[in-house]
Amino acid sequence: MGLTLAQKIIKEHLVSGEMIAGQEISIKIDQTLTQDSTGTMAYLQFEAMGIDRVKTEKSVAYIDHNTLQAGFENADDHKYIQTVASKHGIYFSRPGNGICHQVQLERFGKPGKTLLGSDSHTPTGGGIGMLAIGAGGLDVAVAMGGGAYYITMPKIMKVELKGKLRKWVTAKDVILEVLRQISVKGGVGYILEYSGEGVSTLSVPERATITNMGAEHGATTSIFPSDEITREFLKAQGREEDFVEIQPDADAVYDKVITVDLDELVPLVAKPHSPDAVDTCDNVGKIKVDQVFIGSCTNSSYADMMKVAKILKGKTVHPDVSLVIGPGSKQVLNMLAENGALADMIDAGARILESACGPCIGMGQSPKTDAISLRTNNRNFYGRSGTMSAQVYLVSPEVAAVSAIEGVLTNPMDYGDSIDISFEMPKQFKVNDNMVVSPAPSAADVDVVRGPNIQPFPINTALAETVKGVSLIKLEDNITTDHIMPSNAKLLPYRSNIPYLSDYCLAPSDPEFSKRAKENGGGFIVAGSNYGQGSSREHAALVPLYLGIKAVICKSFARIHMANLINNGILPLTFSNPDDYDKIDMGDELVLEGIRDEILNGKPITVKNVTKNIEIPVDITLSDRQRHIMAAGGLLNYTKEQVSNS
Ligand code: MIC
Ligand code: SF4
Repeated sequence: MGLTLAQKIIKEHLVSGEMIAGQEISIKIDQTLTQDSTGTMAYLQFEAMGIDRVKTEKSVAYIDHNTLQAGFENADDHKYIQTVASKHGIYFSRPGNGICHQVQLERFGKPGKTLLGSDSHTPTGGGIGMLAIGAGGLDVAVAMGGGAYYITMPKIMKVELKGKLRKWVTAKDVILEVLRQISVKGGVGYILEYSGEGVSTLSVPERATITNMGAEHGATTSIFPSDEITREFLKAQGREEDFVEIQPDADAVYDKVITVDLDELVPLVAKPHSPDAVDTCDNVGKIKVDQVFIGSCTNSSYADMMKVAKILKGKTVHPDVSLVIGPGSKQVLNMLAENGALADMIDAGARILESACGPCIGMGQSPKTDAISLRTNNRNFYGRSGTMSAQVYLVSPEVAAVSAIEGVLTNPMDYGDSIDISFEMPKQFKVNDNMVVSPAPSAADVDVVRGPNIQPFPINTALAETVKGVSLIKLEDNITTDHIMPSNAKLLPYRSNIPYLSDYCLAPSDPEFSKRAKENGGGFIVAGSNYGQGSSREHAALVPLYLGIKAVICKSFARIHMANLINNGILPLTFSNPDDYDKIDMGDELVLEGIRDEILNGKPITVKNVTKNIEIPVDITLSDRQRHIMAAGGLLNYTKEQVSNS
């Protein structure tokens, strides 16, 4: 039986387990990336492992999230990451060099290699045929130390692309269509592999837009084949030698197939507050727009920016619209500056931001009260823009640019041929890696600088025989990590300070949650399905751990968050019967009797609701190794135990 694209790469990197969907496997990681908002934790955890130098082929530490520097905190984090990276053999991409995923694609990603990143949009690398996976900081720290990365072997979903996109219809519309078809939960447990005649019509940046936003349907990753288009891209980046061709076998077998007819697609939007609330631009209609943001790791490539510049050239941004543009990398910004496209944007009235995440993660540019904001980024979760009453719609750069001129949501197809947006990928990108600092030759050469914002992180204790506590909150479906641990310009500077962050845990759902958790000395979280979707931020587990959360009981979990809970020794339990969700109310007293034995020996688990005097069966999906991690109180404790037993 032939292999799919992803299966081929997994096979080559397999360290343990069998490639049978649903079974635990571990794979060797070739490259890692971190960014600053998850990086400080990842490096504190790496330091706790006591390893001198990273064991990967290439590890890069990016600064792209916390670049506002409204106080000393961000800059302290940057210095810590720069020095810790230098000491341990990690390349350092300085603030201003660009968004991690964009730069990794341009400068470091290699087809056929594995990449583990402490950011959920790491699958952007799938655009050049890498197996690129997002994970919590601790998993990335372990990979940097040479440890294998453990995952459940995913099923493979083939996305058959038919035909060719029409003018004004874009890669963003392709991934929005996939989200419309399979929802924010539809990718859980899968790798999405793109194939079909449409593949050869898409450039590498277009492919990367699609794999990037695969994070939103919950897949382990998404991937395109590596073909002549990939070779041309790498050649234009001055690194043709990194090219290898990777295609699935003709007789590869897929667990599921979906089809996207590129010819039939029209410009789409994702309505507030979910990336799968997809409708056509025309159906949503000409709603008045207050703000437009073009940028983020989804849509900030040179190709995207050039099309936007062509649309804006000679026009003026509507007086009621604030248009902000953040080119994705120094390379992109530099090329726009050199060819005059930047001047066209500025001339039209666009506000140019540095090459960083910026508004996508609420670092500035929060829109006005009740605003309608069109954004080219990948998430429109409630409150993420920093303005709770804002309505964020996700759109393509083309829709964003024409709407910024018109002042209302506009289907760019209405422009027909009146604007020429044709664009050819450059034969040669501007290559200058002078903002990437190489590590010091030896660890002894560097002293790590730790400002006062770098606080120790909580470590769990071994799992007790019996666990009890109060149900502290009852949440609905699709709770995101932006609910659990919000990020915005006020909070992001404290990503290295768990005690400070703990006051804001689950605040968008219930501002009193943290206080209640502290008064009760911790307890349980109860939720609906797809709990923890979105970001890879380990803070969504570390902060609950700090607050004494013992278990989350829900209908289902998102992949990365569940791994983060396990890594930190918080029990991820699911209702055996989803309707039992109704049998726990906030304030109920819950007991897990004999839980340690049940976990270690894989016995059935029952939650006793003492208040209601009922028993509720729950499940936990753990490999053997994870049972021992849970019992030890998390991965760090488990690793220490392993080391002292060996
Ligand atoms: C995001 O897009 O939500 C982030 C900010 O990039 C996160 C990482 C983080 O929370 O720091 C992600 O996607 O993993
Ligand atoms: Fe940055 Fe936004 Fe991309 Fe996350 S999704 S890495 S915040 S640009």
